[in-house]
Amino acid sequence: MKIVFALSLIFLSFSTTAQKKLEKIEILTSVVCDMCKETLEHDMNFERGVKKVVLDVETKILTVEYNPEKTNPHKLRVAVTNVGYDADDLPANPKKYKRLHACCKKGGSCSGDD
Ligand SMILES: [Cu+2]
Repeated sequence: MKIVFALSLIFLSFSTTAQKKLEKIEILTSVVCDMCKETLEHDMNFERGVKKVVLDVETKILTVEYNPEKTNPHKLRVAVTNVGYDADDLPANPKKYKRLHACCKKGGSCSGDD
């Protein structure tokens, strides 16, 4: 009797974790500064299936936790390019890139001595 109870507990915990399985990817972007971080994290949070977005400006790596039933790594990379930044080997959408703040463009510097 105890064994059956233990087994059903295991089964229950399995099925709950299965329901919220999220996947995580790291995308190398072309961000420059904290302003980029705000823009990119903000916009990516509105992407379908995205649960959590963290951008590390130092390494330019965007970590995305997402629901694989609603989106996939390719869609996420395309979403990044549509904000105006490169995503791994995908180049930024040129129209969106043009609209970025000057210091957020590649090679730009937001260090404040301009
Ligand atoms: Cu910037």
